[in-house]
Amino acid sequence: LKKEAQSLIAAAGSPEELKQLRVKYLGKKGELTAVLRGMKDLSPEERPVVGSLANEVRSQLEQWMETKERELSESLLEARLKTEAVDVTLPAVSRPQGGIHPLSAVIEEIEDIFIGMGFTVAEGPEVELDSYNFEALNIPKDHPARDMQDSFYITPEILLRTHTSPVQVRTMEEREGQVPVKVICPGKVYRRDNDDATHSHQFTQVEGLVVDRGIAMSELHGILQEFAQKLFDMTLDTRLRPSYFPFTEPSVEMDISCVQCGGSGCRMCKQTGWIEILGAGMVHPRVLKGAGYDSERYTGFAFGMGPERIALLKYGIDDIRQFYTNDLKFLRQFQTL
Ligand code: FA5
Repeated sequence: LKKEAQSLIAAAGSPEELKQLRVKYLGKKGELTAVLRGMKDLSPEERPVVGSLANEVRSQLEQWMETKERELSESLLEARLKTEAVDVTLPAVSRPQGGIHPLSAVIEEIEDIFIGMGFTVAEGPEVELDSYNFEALNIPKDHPARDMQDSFYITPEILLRTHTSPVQVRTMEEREGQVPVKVICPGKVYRRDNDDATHSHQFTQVEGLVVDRGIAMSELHGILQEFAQKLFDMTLDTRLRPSYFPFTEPSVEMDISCVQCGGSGCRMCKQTGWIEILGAGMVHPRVLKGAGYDSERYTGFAFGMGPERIALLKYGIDDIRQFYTNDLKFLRQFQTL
């Protein structure tokens, strides 16, 4: 039995064959196991002799099998290494490399500038309650200002937000009357506008909100002037023009001197020398109160800008739709951003 097993083990060509041999000899119904089982029929004198012999054979078989197993797995590994060898002289497969979308780059840049001025970033939902998008911002149901932001409604109370201003209210509510509040809120917004070179039905905005004791219009202008110079990386003039938003009082729009012609007049600024980049104002006392802030003690300013329009200016792009049509020829120009 031992001899037969030895030659069979030596001849085994695969781990499976070896496993079968293990069953054949050492398994529950194996040949050696049968010998050990048969011991009960032997005389007391024979038992120890046969027993120790059987045990010796058993450990010998186990040892052979183990050695063979090692040999087999080593040769298997060797065979695999041979067939899977990598030919380092083959030419490389070049993978197309992506880049940051120009719009994302502008939004990140805007965020970086404000973070550098001590702002933190807050976010809010794109599917918003009418009460946050309008009511809490002093735009009741039949207010004519709703016409300025024609909306996509999901139910009469739920809509796709038309601006990032509801995040002002959400942030103030979260802060529970604590100051200072100094946040920017970037995100997507949606309006029922007809798409053209400067309008999209879905675009982005970056909101800003500062609330503290003694905040005045001059701080708003100072911060926005510094922001514009950093963003366009040049010395610029800025001016505030009176405007109207129901949630700010007074309300303004900020123009910068045209980045293309430096203010002398060109096609981009329609010969005026000025380009509007954002809406802003002092937070309306009703909005402060509604969000849990004492409007006698605290004042604040807010602003909202459209990164698409800023990106058009910054990179001299003539159509806002370029940002959404995923034309690779267009996008590749910005690959190094
Ligand atoms: C607002 O949305 C106000 N929430 C901004 C604001 C915030 C004012 C805080 C005061 C205080 P307006 O509707 O003007 O304002 O939009 C702001 C900016 O969004 C515009 O200056 C413009 O850059 C951009 N924008 C508006 N409509 C579109 C559109 N259809 N496509 C692309 N950009 C747009």
